[in-house]
Amino acid sequence: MIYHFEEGSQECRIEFRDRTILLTVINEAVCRVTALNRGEQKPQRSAAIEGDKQKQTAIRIQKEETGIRLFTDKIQIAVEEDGRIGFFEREGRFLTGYLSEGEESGSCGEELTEQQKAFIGREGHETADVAENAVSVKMTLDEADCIYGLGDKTGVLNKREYEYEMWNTDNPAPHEDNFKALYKSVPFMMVLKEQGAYGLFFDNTEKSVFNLGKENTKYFTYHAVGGSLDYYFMTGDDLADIIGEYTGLTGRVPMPMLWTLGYHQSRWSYMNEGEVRELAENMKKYEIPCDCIHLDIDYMEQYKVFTWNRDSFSEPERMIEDLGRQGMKIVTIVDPGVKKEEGYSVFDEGVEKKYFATDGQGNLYVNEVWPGDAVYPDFGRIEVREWWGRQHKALLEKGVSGIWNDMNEPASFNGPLPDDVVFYDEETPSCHKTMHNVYGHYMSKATYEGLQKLDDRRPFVITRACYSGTQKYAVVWTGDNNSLWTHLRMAIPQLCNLGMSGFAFAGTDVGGFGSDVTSELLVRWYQVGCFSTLFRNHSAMGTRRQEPWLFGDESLRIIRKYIRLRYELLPYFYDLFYEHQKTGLPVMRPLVLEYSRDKNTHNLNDEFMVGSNLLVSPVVEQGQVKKLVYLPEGTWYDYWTKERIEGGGWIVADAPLDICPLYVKAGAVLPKYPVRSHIDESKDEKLILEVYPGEGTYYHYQDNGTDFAYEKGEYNLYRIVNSGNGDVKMETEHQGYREYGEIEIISVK
Ligand code: MIG
Repeated sequence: MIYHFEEGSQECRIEFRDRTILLTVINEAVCRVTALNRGEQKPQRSAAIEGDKQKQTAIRIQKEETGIRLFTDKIQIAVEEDGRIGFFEREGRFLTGYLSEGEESGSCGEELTEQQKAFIGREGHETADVAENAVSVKMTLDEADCIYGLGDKTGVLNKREYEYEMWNTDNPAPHEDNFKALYKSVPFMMVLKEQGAYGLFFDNTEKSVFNLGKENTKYFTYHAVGGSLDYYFMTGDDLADIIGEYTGLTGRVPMPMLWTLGYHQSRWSYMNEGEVRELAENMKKYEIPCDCIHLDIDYMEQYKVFTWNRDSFSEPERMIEDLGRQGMKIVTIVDPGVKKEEGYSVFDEGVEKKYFATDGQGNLYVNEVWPGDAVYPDFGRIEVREWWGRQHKALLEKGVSGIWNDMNEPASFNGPLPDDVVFYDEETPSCHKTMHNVYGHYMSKATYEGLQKLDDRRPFVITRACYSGTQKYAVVWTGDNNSLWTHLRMAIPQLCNLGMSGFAFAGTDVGGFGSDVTSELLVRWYQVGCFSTLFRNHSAMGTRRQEPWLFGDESLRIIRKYIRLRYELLPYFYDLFYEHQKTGLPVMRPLVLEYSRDKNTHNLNDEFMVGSNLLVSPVVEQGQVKKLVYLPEGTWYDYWTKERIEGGGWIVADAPLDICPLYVKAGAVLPKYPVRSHIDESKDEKLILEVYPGEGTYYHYQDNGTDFAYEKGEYNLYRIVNSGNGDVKMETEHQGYREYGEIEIISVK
């Protein structure tokens, strides 16, 4: 091996007989490792990472007996003569290392040295399609390692010993624990070790497989069918550090409009204006706070995007205006498939400008989705994204407040899209095989940027398909779940892992999409949903209707109680989005993120936290009225009874149907708003501070909740110090927005 490194540079190029490895230090905790393919001089452009993330970092290269070692203040990376790479934390403690990376050789098994074999134990079986893999690595796992991240995968929180695929998939069957892939591809994993933690982001959009110790508990493998081996190694003391680095690279969820954190009501579909108006009336009648109604595909004329069905929605602008007066916003669905129909302007213009994917011979590629024969906009191209973005004028003009992007895996009814359908990667011709996993990503980007140009508000975009980094443009939901207890249970680890993968704004369809909900399941689902960031009830055509008032008085009363609780806690959620901007931390967090050194949290699937002050331990079993709750070390207060409880163990909590066990950390300050029927940003608000015994410091953020004025300093930031004896001191750290009319302090005794 020969290596090139210039003093003062942050790049080390290492040439082997058959390949080149490039180490690029991004900052002291993050290093990019790229295996350049033959003929490549520099790494490929990333779809996930925008802008230059490199920070000036001092690095040192040391020649060693069997290779070289790169040092920053936080990491050490050893590259051996035989091509193996080892990763160490600052003190030189081993974190993980390669067993061989055979991006050219296919199988990597044979190349193991005796030492490696000793290290990893006996070889297991390779996954079936290993031979066709262009990229593969095998890296060591230690016995105590736990694995988190990977986006929206089904199953339990800790992904160790499971295998997943990255290939955006719309599979209508009920999502089971053994599903390899769902709608999103987020090739990012974090390993929590007995000491320390590290993360790996494999930035490759092709289909890939993560075998996380299933083949052999002593290692994990990563394979991709194409592209190059190009990943970011990041380390820190804890998962929180890794999430900070990962979201520093791929981006964070921008501050949402405050109303988007309210309650949303959806159904496939509210078929006409009368139905929508009646829905809004019922919200008022049954005293259900609500900020948004979603219009699914049937608002369109023959499922043609950017049109309205004038038979059923004769005057959308009037309807939306009236609803607006009642405090309700409208979000409309927009699918990527454009109906193949001459005379339909979106189709005609797209054809004329060559904006749709082709079969390679220059013919339009046609598949089938809701409108029947349909074509696929080529969102990888900047020009196409801008064109698509502009189309939203037709919806915004009518008063629409947000866009819901569905079917953007992309989904197709007439068999999957062939690998070689031509899609572009900016100006370079590419193919479906390479662009599939970023189709939804680029569609979301097109929508976000389109909305941003069309008005001053913060764009509200929801998407189903994603790649790493989509969190910058869109909120996500987990697609077509079912009204099943297993799916309510799954919502917790799924949303927690999404959050740890950058997607701080996420939700599941409350009540479940497919199948028929029961009143008990629905009530329990609200008790989880009101603590997730996207709080939307949605259900499929043909299933039992799922609006809150259809299940009897008791259910209605309880559902109302939890939607109201959500509205009370809105400033807390909003503060957590502000915190997310600063740190990348999600709003909804598994306990392991807050208490990673407590082993009891590593596999805790049925509890979570909202921020670091509120612990939620919902009932997710039919018929259960007691809940086994784990409370980590420290003092806690039962939110309902205000009873003081010492943590560090398990308790049995009373959890009749109207109780979702909730605990507040000692020293916490919970900011609240009075319950409202909807969010009204223009009103002078009253802020309530619920102060719990114990010492603590809390930051509260406030702005107009609507546009980007906060970027110019129009916001307030308060530092609230809880002295522990019922006394709070509130200091304004930044003043740039009107102050609250009233602040009420409630001291919990
Ligand atoms: O093929 O638009 O996940 O939320 O209601 C089904 C109809 C298409 C799937 C979405 C779902 C939506 C439904 N869509």
